[in-house]
Order: sequence, then C-alpha cells, then structure tokens
Amino acid sequence: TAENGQNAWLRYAPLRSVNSYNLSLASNIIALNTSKSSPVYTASLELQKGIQSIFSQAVKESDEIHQAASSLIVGTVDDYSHVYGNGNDVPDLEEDGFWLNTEGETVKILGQNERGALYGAFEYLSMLAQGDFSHISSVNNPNQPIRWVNQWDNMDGSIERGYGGSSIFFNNGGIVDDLTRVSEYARLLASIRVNGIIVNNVNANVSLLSPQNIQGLGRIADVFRPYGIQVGISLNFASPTAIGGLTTFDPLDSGVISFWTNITDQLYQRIPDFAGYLVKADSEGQPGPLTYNRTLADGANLFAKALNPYNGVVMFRAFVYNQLNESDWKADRANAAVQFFKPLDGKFANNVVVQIKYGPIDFQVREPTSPLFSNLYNTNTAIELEVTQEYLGQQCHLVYLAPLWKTVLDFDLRVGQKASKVSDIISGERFNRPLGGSAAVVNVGTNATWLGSHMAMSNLYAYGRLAWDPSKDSQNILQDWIRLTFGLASEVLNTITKMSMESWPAYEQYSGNLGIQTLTDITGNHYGPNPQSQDNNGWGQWTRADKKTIGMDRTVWNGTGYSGTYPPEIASMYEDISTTPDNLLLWFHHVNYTHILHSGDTVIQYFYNAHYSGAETAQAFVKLWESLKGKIDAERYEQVLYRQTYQAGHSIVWRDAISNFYWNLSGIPDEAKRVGNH
Ligand code: GCW
Repeated sequence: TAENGQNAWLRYAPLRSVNSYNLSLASNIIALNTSKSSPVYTASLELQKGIQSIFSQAVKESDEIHQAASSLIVGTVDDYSHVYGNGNDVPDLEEDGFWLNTEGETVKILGQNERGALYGAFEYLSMLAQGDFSHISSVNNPNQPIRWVNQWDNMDGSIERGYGGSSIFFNNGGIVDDLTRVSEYARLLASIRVNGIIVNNVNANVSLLSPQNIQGLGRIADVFRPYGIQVGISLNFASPTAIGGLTTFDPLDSGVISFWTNITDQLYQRIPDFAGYLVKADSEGQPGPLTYNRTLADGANLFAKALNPYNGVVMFRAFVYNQLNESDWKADRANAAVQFFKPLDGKFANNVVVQIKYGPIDFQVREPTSPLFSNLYNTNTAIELEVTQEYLGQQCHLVYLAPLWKTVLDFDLRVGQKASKVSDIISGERFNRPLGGSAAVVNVGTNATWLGSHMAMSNLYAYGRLAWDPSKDSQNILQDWIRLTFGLASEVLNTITKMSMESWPAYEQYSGNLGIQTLTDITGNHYGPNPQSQDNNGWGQWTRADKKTIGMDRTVWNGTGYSGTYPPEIASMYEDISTTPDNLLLWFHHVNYTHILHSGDTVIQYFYNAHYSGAETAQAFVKLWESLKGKIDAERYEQVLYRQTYQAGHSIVWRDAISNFYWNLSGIPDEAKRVGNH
C-alpha cells in the first residue's frame, strides 16, 4: 500500500519470530513531559506506535513515575534528575545528544534536550525494528550543530529541481490548508536527527513575507515543533523595494535595515523558535549587495543583525559566480567561490554560516572538494549536498550518494600541514568555530514515495546519518536503511546492498568519467546525455573537447590557477599530472585522447570501456531486482522494477550518445570495436 512509501524507513514491520528472542518489553512508558508540542511527548507516542506495530504489544502511557520497573522512561536529563534525583548516573551529553540505556529492567532514553530524547526513542525503535535486542548503554552526540534540509519549493506549488510531485507546503501563492503530509515529513526528518528546515526555494518569492503567509509559516512551524525541527525561510534580497515600498535594497541603508528588522520581529512574534534565513544573493540573477558596491559580508550581516537578538542563524550561500568567456584560457567558474569569499574571511558576523556546495561547480557526479573549505578560518561554514538527484538521474536512476559525499567529507585538505578533514571543518572543530554543519537540498513532494522513487530514500536517510556522524560507513548506513525499509531477509539485504553500492560508480562511468563532469544537458533540465552542451556558452562547465584533446587545464603553471587555491600539499598533488588521480584527470588537466592513464588505458579507450561497463552494471540491476520477486511486497517490487528497467535502457542511451560523440570528434576507434561503424 501507499503507506510503505509514506513511512519509508519508519514502517515498523512486524517481527515474526519475536518470541524466540525471549524478549521482555517494557509494559509502560513514562514520558517526562506530556505537553502536546513537546518532542518528549512525540517520543512517547512514537514508542507506543512502534512497539505496537513491531510486536503487536500495547505499551501504555503511565504517570506512575515511581513504578519505573519494567518501564521505558523518556525525557531530558534535567527532568530525569529532577524527578528521580539520580541524574548523576547519566553520562555528559552535548546539545541534541542522548543516552540510551537498555541494560536493566528499565529502559532509559534521556536527551540533553527534548529533541535529543526524541532521537533516542527513534534509535531504540530502529534497533528493535532491525531485531537488535542487545543490552547497551550508549552515548550519542552530534558531530555538528546545524543539520538542516532545504526545500526548493515555490509559492505556486512547483518545486525547482524536484522530482517527487508538487509542494507539500505551498500552492496558489499561499500555505496549504492540510499539513498532514508536512507532519509525516517532520517525523522522517526527526528520525534521522535533522533539526532545521528551510521550506522555500533559494530563488525566493517575495510574497512569502506577506502578513498572511507569515501566519501560514507559523502553522508550518507548529507542525515541525513537536519533532524538534526549527523552520526557516529563504529570502529575496530585493524585498525592500519589491514589497517594502522602498527605493533601495542597499544593505547599509537605514530604511532597509529597519525593513528587515521589522520582518524579523514579525516572524519571531509568530514563531518564537524560528531558525533563521537562507540567502542566495548575487547569483544566477538573484539580487544582492553587489548592486550597491557592498560586499557579500555586508549582505549577510544585514540579516545576522536582525536575527541576533533571537539567536537566529543566516545561512549564506557561497554559490556565487559570473558568466564567463570560454575563449579566455584562464577563465574558470571553479575559482569563483574562493575569489568572492576568501577576502571576506573574518568579516561575517558570528551567526552567519557560509553554505558551500561540496564541489566548486555544481553537484556533478564527481568533483574535487571545494577549496573554499580550506580558505575560511574565521568564518563558520556548512556543506551543501543534494539529495534530489538533479544531475544524477533525477530519481529515475538508482544512485546511492553516500559514497560520493564521503569522498568530500573524509577529504583531508591539509590546512597548515595539519589534518583538516572537511567534516572537522564544518563541525567547527578544526578552526574552533561556534557554528557549522550540513544542509541538503531534498525537494520531497506529494508523491507517495516522497522523492519519486522508493530507492532514492536511501539518500535522505544517509544524509541525516552522516550529518550526525560523518565517520559512519556508507554501506553500514545503507544496510540499516534496507532492513528498516524492506525487511531483514538476507537475500534482500545482499541484493539491494550490491545494487546500491555499485550504483554511483556505474552512473559515473556512463555519464561522465575521469572528472569531466556529468555530460548532461547543462542549459536546460540537466537530464540525459548532451556532451556538446557543456562548451560554447558562458556557464563555465566546460570540457574544452576538440579533435585531439580534452579537459580543463586548472594548473597554476599553464591553466586557470585553480589547483593553487588548495593548501600546498593538495595543490601540488593536483598540479602534477602524475599525482592527479585518474578520476579527476580531466578536471585538472587538458590532455590528448591518447594520454595514458595510471590504469594503463588511453583516455579515449577508458571512455569507451567505462561507458560500456557502467551501462552493463545498470542492466544487471534488473536481474538482481527480479531475484527479489516475492520477497518484497508486490507494489514496491513492481515500482522499483519499472524504474530499474527504465534505467537499464537509459544507460544504453547514455553509453551510445557519449561514446559516439567522442568517436566522431576524435576519430579514434574503440579497440573492442563496439563504437561506430565497423
Ligand atoms: O544547479 C543550479 C540549479 C538551479 C539552482 C542553483 C542553486 C535553485 O540548476 O536550479 O537554483 O543551482 O543552487 O542556486
């Protein structure tokens, strides 16, 4: 039924052979806060619902706080100490952290704050649903304070780069009346420990700030609050002129300052725990401070000041670049973020976080880690990821993204010749920053599967898990998701693991290998092969492919200088073709098609081989999936089969389009005689 899609990994499917585990479940729940908007209360409802569903056993809510034996206690550490007087046996926790103790007869789920308690409840249920009844005492703290999602929803109900139906938040310029889906989304997000959401598109519509829509946002925030999730919005920088009756949106103008102070006050009046703003300024046609010769920091600080009295945060996007001319060999969009932001390091207010896409261009199938992470030491930073598969098959292709994200999160930038993993930079640890974290563009919609495909939900699940703990292994995360989503059978686990773990490498092979980027149509919908669209335009996602050569020369000695924007150890690795990894060769170097890779193949032969093997892998997914017939409910089985069959065919379209394009361009035959006429 549609509920399988809707509940995603929170299905709490019945465990059949539960008696054999000789499990003694708690018979009642003691919730230390029972007010309806409290995440602790949500936790107690979720525990009742989950245990009922997994074990067909009722657990009743109890206020007999002193009959704690055979109970489940859920609440904050403070409330626990207050009620039971023995908070001393609870380990120290950080903000949002929790302690889960299942060692004794009483199960204790205690959060540092209320949302932490809810996270603990979800963790306990996740264990039970996976058949894990071990007795543990486990302390869980987040790696980073900001764990947000972004939705690119428009006020008319459409979603930019959304592939799962229309908006669950907006229609016809206002907020939808029925927010049931929103609370279901909140539940999923809380279970993966997401603590904030930006509900509207970064290309923001000014009408969201009307008094009526602010009331509507208040209703949305009321729905998220019991799940411990704070709501924020994207802003249009030109709002003061568009709706404020002013003649300027100069960030230093006193009228503009009071306009934003006033808007901010109105928001906090309705939403006291409002999260803050996300701002895309001076990018892709969006207005910004540069219009008035003010800096991007002036722009960010304008909002920071208005939010500061309320502890709100400004997420200011680093995705700022200009159109460029390809005839200039040194022009490089990949340099833009460092050029714009490095000179501003230290100029941003303390409640500003610069939100940086994982790579310097735009969510490509492979990019080097954005060098901006290694150029800001006195600025809070966050990484921006995309769960929505914009360039990566738009949910019609299975692409499990955690391994891609890990290439960036685990990347050691060697700032000052010291260990400087991206995950330690965004957490605030490396440069001792008070704030930082992660944001993912998710773009769920009204589709019963949320994202448009059941399999794509592994990416949302993995995002939350990695934002909490980036050191987690992609495959372990995936397997939790599989068990929770599709059940515990080992064939199911093994098959979906294999498909998912092979999916990103396969997509890279047939869509754009060796660091050439996703060779999709870049001017339009970013879907399907279109290698010729990369060049001869101002977008700067160039391949510089001609009859003999291909790739962007980003070296310092002969190219755009991009490699020099990394710290010395990394810069010298990329500067030198012999130490550049094959998978980024064409990102950093302009070479002949006959250039020999470390792997021993020529560039062109690698292209041919990779496109064939990637497409072959995608075709094998169909057979693999078919082996699960009868082991997964028919509805989801058929829906996934449909998508995999499509992907198998479309991977051949990709393979042939790209292979033929470079064969036509270079005239170099495929050694295996698959490409072209023979
Ligand atoms: O990649 C581009 C997308 C735009 C998006 C922009 C951004 C919201 O194609 O649709 O705009 O990135 O991240 O701002």
